[in-house]
Amino acid sequence: MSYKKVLTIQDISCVGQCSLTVALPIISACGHETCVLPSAVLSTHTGGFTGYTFRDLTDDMPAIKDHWIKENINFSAIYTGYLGSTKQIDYVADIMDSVGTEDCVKVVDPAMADNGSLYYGFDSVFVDAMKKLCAKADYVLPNITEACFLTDTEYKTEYDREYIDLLLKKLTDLGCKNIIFTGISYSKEKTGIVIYENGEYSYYEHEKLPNSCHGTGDIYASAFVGAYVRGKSAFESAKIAGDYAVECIKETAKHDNHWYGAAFEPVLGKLIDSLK
Ligand code: PXL
Repeated sequence: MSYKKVLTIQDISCVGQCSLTVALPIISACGHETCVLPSAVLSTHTGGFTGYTFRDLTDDMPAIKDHWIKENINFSAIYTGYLGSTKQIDYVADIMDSVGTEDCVKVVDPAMADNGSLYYGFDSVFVDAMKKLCAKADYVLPNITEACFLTDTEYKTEYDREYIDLLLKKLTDLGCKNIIFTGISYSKEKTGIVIYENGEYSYYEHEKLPNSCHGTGDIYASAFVGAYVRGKSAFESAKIAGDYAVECIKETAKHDNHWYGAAFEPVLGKLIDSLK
């Protein structure tokens, strides 16, 4: 097995168990060198905290990329999450074009919305730029809310396969190649992941838990990338990531008042075991 170098581009929320503080340990635990390009530094994430600091690192990106090019540094995978500005999305697209290996796998988690709304600070201009980034990716990992914003479709909490097929079609029309669609629930007791790869639909169903946690999308995407770069298929990676996310949510429920993120650390061993 070759030693892979993964670049992940997303923010550092100093406290909050999301984005880089999740991606770095999870992808490392999957056995890969994990390089980071912080998109912004926040004192906490934006979900549920008030008065957080926000330092946008957009202007640092071109020089960082130029240095990597000069040093002949390149990456087997580039995975993007929460991005700090619309201008940054163009820089990230350029980074994808210039520092990937020939067979570099590009994964975009359009981390910008949940539960029917955009995260604080994002607008339709950002959404339009994200549409273009998604078209560059080998895999996009939206939740339903993000898929609706990307495709200008009405958000629904109750839906059927027809609605999901419509979203998949519209995402494909946007240029998305392969779609790992998270949080797709066709029944009250279960939820799951749609894997839409090379035009083929498959579905992995798993437990639906009563509690939900902030940052689960980042945990999911990081575990997907870690497993995929380990050589697992997209379906297996989606399953490994889904099972791990369930373990994280169950673990979180054991810790009173842990409201701002998921307790992913105590169950990292389970993720590692699932990769064997
Ligand atoms: O988990 C997604 C995420 C990442 N980073 C920041 C966020 C959020 C979601 O709210 O605020 C800063």
